[in-house]
Amino acid sequence: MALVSLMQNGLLVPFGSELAYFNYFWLRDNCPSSWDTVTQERIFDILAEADDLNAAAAEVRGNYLWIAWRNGHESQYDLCWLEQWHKEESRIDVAIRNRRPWYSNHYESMARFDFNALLDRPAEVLDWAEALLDDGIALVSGMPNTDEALQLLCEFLGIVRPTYSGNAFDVRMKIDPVNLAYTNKALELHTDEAAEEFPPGIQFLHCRANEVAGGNSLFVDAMAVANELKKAYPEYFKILSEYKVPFRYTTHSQDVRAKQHIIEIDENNGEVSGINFSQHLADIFDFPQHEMDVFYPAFRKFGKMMQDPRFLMTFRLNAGECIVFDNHRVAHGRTSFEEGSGLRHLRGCYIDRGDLRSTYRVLKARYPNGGRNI
Ligand SMILES: O=C(O)CCC(=O)C(=O)O
Ligand SMILES: [Fe+2]
Repeated sequence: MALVSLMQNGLLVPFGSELAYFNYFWLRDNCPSSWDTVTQERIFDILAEADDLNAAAAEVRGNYLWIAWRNGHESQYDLCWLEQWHKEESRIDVAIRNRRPWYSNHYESMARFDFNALLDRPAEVLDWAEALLDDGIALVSGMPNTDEALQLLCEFLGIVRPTYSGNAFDVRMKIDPVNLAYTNKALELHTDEAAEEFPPGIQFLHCRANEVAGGNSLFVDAMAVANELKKAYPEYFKILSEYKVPFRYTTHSQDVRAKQHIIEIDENNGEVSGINFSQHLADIFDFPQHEMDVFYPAFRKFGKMMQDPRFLMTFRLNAGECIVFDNHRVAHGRTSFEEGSGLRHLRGCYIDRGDLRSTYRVLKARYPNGGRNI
């Protein structure tokens, strides 16, 4: 029988030639009996345990570690499960995937889905979610010309997330516009709502009409650009991922402000996870003036690289299409259009990236071989 050594704050379990250490509080907290079998939530209160919680006895019994606690409770842990935690292999999150960079020629190969197919075959939502995790962008066609269709499309992946623009917003020319999007002017490359404390994650832009002269869409994989910046100008990359920049959005009744990193790093894998970039919402930068000497060259270089034809994807959104993209990873914009040349109407809304990952985990467990293949 393999010997377990009891220590002051934890115990040592032999795995082959290795001794793995586990803390008593962690073990007691994660006894299989700690979980409600229906809700899968923890129903055990570690706060109520003694400060000097420790095991009275412990041994390996077959494939299990058995522990008798001083208060009489007994726990059994699957050894494979413990070994995975020891090797830090546990809890591999299927929704943490490597992002695939793309460039100006991505339009032809962009992942495409059909609204009715998503409606009829929920398994296909898995492929769509995967494309959004990997590429950060996908096109859905066959959208009915209604507000409800957009709401339904969002609900395939999550819950519509309100922002300072409401539950959804309509991009068309307006009298007395509250922002540049509601004019016929060009919109430089940007991510939306950088002035929000938590800018929204996944953006949906449903094209209801696009008959104007001009008004083409611009999209860029800002992660691909940021990675290139890191290679070519590491000092600029460092500045843009360390400085926090003020953004501000004002209307007659709102004054929304937040500070954001221009380049965001994914703490799960160190990859660039996104950006916050908007010249029309950038507030007056408030660093000491000498720091402007280093900040502006970095900011300008990155902004210009996003416009580089190698990275910039341009296409026309057509009525009945909805472009869905990661608002942190992908910057977007549009060319100006001729006033009076026809109707142009996009309706937009957002869900959070956490919702996308949650839906992906659930569908991946349900359809491990992917959606379209079954
Ligand atoms: O008009 C467009 O194509 C995009 C609009 C936009 O980017 C916005 O409303 O933030
Ligand atoms: Fe936008």
